[in-house]
Amino acid sequence: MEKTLILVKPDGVQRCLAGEILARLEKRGLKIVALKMLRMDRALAERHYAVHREKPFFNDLVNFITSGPIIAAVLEGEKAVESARQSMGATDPKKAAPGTIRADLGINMEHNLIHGSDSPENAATEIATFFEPEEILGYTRDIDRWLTG
Ligand code: D4T
Repeated sequence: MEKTLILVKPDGVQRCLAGEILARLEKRGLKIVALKMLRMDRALAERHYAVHREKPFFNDLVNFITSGPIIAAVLEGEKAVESARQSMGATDPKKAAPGTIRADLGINMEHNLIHGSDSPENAATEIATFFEPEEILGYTRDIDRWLTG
């Protein structure tokens, strides 16, 4: 089982698409094992997007991600990182495959609704940035047994 971090960005929350976005990921078999709503401050945003520090869009990106509340979630499942990235679609909604979250619902490269970790190693770092270990509630196998009889 693998874990990944996703963020429903401020446009997703503002446009009331958080439930739909999480539902699409859940329907692929990714389980929510941690969830919180928060507003990122500049320090957190600059740390989260540190790899983009030298890019021309960095300032706009930080301004946008700190502009309103976001929803952070840890999802668990087989190949969770790749599955979530597939469901998200390409960064630019206009280039994303039809049926993906960004193609169906995204507006443009900046307002593309969702962030997802791009490797298991980055997922581990990003999860630790947003959640304390005790906030990640493990996969409850007892419930699975109960559901499947
Ligand atoms: P994130 O990191 O948000 O999951 O998106 P991606 O992994 O798909 O894309 P990324 O890291 O290349 O870009 C991070 C973030 O910056 C915004 N962005 C990106 C932008 O506003 N203008 C741009 O030209 C690019 C390349 C969108 C996502």
